[in-house]
Amino acid sequence: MHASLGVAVIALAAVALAAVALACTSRGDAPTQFRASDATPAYAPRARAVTITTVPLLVKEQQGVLPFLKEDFAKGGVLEGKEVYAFSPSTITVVQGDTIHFTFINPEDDVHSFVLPDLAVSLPAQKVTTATYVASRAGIFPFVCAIQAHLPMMSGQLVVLSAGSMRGAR
Ligand SMILES: [Cu+2]
Repeated sequence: MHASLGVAVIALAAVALAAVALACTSRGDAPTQFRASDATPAYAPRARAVTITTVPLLVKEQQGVLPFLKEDFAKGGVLEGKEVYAFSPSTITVVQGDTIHFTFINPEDDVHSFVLPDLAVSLPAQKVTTATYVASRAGIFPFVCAIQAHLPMMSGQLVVLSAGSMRGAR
């Protein structure tokens, strides 16, 4: 390489490096991503109304309509001693700090229950039952009906998002 050309290349590289350094410095002086985050309001906990209905999916009363269920409910059948019910809906999503106002509708002639790790509500037949629950911890919490014949099928989950993950969200 010619000596003067080499000097020119080195000078150009120095100018480029200086430009990069300048760009980095100006970005470093203005941490815009932190400022934007700080300006975003924190999540404000709210009250949420949730209605859950207990519904029959495959129950003994349906044997007349669906003859194959006789075999399922019989001794040795896949549903021996069980009935399949569901909570509708079976997944509830709220945010840490929210207050849930539950309304449970049990239109059936069977008793059910709604049991979270720290809440147990009995759901009498053909009654509407209400309960209030504060979702104080983030996480995924299973809930079940505690009637043995309805387990493990009659279940769901309460998803509690962390308040921090909701910064700026609605
Ligand atoms: Cu049940």
